[in-house]
Amino acid sequence: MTEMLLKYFRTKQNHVESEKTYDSQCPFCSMQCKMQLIEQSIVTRKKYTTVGLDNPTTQGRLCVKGINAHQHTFHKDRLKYPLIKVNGEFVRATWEEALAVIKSNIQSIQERHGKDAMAVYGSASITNEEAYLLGKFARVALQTKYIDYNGRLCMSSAASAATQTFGMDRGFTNSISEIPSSRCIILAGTNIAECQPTIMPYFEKAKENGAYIIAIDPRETATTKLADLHIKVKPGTDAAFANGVLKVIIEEQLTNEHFISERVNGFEEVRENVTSMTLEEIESFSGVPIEQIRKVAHRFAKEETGMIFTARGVEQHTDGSAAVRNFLNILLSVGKIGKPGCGYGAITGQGNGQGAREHGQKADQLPGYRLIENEDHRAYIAKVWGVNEAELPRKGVSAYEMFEKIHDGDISGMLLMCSNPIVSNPNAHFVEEALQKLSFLVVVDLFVSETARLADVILPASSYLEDEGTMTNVEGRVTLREASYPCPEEVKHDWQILCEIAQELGKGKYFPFESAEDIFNELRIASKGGIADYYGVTYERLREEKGLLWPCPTLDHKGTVRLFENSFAHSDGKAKMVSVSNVAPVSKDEVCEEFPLYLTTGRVMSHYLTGVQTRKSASLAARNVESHVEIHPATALKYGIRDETLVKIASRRGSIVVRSKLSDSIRQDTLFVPFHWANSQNVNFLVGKELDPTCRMPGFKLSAVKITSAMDVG
Ligand SMILES: Nc1nc2c(c(=O)[nH]1)N[C@H]1C(S)=C(S)[C@@H](COP(=O)(O)OP(=O)(O)OC[C@H]3O[C@@H](n4cnc5c(=O)[nH]c(N)nc54)[C@H](O)[C@@H]3O)O[C@H]1N2
Ligand SMILES: Nc1nc2c(c(=O)[nH]1)N[C@H]1C(S)=C(S)[C@@H](COP(=O)(O)OP(=O)(O)OC[C@H]3O[C@@H](n4cnc5c(=O)[nH]c(N)nc54)[C@H](O)[C@@H]3O)O[C@H]1N2
Ligand code: SF4
Ligand SMILES: [Mo]
Repeated sequence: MTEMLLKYFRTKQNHVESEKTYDSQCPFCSMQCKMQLIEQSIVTRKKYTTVGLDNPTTQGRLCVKGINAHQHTFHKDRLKYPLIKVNGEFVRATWEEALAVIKSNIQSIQERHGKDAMAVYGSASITNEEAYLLGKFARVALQTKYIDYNGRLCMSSAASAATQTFGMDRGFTNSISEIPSSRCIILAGTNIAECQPTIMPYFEKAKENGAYIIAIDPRETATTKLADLHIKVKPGTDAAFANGVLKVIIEEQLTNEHFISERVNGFEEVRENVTSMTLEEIESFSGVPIEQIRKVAHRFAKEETGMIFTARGVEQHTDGSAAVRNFLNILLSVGKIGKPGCGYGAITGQGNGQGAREHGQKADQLPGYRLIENEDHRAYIAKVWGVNEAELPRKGVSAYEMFEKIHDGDISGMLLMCSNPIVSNPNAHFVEEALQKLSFLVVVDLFVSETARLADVILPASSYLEDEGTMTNVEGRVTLREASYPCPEEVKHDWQILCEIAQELGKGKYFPFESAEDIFNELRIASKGGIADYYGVTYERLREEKGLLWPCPTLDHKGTVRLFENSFAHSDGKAKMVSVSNVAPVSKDEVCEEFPLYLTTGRVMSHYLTGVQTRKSASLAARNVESHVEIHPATALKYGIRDETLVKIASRRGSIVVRSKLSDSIRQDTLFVPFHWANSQNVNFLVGKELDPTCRMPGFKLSAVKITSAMDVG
């Protein structure tokens, strides 16, 4: 380095007047990478840098989203005061004014239309404490049965499949550290390289150790590049493909007979089901050559150890829960679970995608995975909450169905925390109309999102840098997110906001909390004896032991690293196999002459969900400034589409305009559009309203569409 440069850097350094550091965890995906914000004061401005911190799951790694996470938090558009809509315009209000408006509207709606006329819509990006409190808020402060959350659109298929098959749902049955020792790994409908980048070294290590990796995806992605075998399945046919693999395993006697007879129910039914099918049928239905189906069956059955991972590619279909169950059928048929290097992982999505599905935000659920329709569970929780069991509402409906209830006139008001459903729900025009139809909408957010624009009151929430609490990561490890950055201006924590509204409604005595830790201590008791038992977890232990994997029922319990070693969670200790049909029970959007192509949707590395946060980050937004459609060059040629031009994509429900991106990495019959953009690029205008009948998951990953150049007339 020259003298001049050195002098320059020294002078620059001298300008740093003070430096402060703040620990937290990334606000984005389920890896929950631990991080530190370094804030330097340089003359009149502040400079922020984010660095990774060591921890058992991500070992100090960060991806590009984590490194830039602070950018949206300090963005000028961050909400800093409550806003109330007056004559169609948002005006700044005090908390007292906002709370008074909320109280009078909630009371008048509930007096006129009954308690259930108020609904609550929650999120898996909030802490365990807040998810727990939101469930309690709905049932105790509002006494409504209508509560559900955005995780319905995310984890519900996997959760329902694991519950049916194993008797309980913790995303990973094993610790993440076992991945490198597995000999054969199936990655089904997951793009970890872009969606959970800091997990990749575990799979890279497995590969170095000689593992055979199979990826199932209609597109080549940074993840499928890691694989030894890429199955380019036709969208929506994973259940059939898994039947093919099962058929080969069973007919070629590659099953683990001892495991099946000791630990599994229902095998005979599955055997009969696959015997009635032919591999030729499955090949033509799924687009996967028989020889590849055979290869997967042979490799997975014959290697000593094996793991299967699924994510939204398999799960976000109207038969998503059945498709996942069929992958679990494969796992059970060869006995690859409950042992080192053998198990299942549903790759969780949002930061608290695991914890937020356990403690009572779901329509049919009470804390600790208890059920709202189970009399014993109701009695236990009523006692913890100090309410009368008979006053606890019964079960409500799923996230999307709440918008149907608004159209039906059953719901008139909604409190929505940490979600942007106009962009994230299927049939988005219908959802937008529903939100417009509400007589009162309160949105709690960091920004004026597309959905918040329709609110009557917007309340400013704190961010990952400011809001302390626990988050349960992809492994099922409960972690403590330290967060001590001061809240800007009049911003409050989500949990404080709920306590204050409850107080305003005269229910303050049930919400006496002074800190997140106070709430956690009640959650511990509420979850005690439940499936997701957190009783043994304390803030002190989380700090000392760097997180604990649940169930952790007592203070001296070490947490449960590997599940199902000796028994499953059904009452007889056995796992349950149930046969799966090749064809979805709810018809999928079929292609036809008018809509000849499959559309599937998903993510890119630099944006997060509906993009409200990442579109505000200069470094991330610059990587993908707008949406695009991935299309095969042969398909583009057929429909007269040139590269990098605007195209119109239409389904039976609506149309969007995005830029074309020609790529031979995608199937010729399939288009791919990410869902991080709104308005004319909101891909959910195209997605249909049909739901999986078991778990109410929408079919985000399959719509029938047509594509035309946007320059064409008509
Ligand atoms: N960068 C980034 N990371 C994220 C997020 C984000 O928005 N951006 N979101 C987080 C959240 S909440 C979630 S849920 C996860 C999602 O993580 P993933 O589920 O991995 O992400 P997706 O891109 O939705 O879908 C994964 C893959 O499924 C493929 N696919 C589509 N249709 C099918 C099909 O029918 N069968 C099969 N086998 N595959 C199919 C797609 O081509 C895609 O590559 O990511 C988390 N991490
Ligand atoms: N077509 C299609 N649609 C999909 C999917 C798909 O693959 N394809 N994936 C689905 C999946 S998996 C998911 S998880 C959903 C998610 O979709 P959404 O639930 O809409 O999630 P976000 O876009 O993260 O919206 C979160 C909102 O909360 C705000 N926010 C962030 N942090 C906080 C906080 O701490 N407190 C509060 N109060 N607000 C906060 C953000 O500014 C943002 O406005 O989308 C689903 N929709
Ligand atoms: S987005 Fe996920 S992988 Fe990337 S830094 Fe954040 S938590 Fe880690
Ligand atoms: Mo998700």
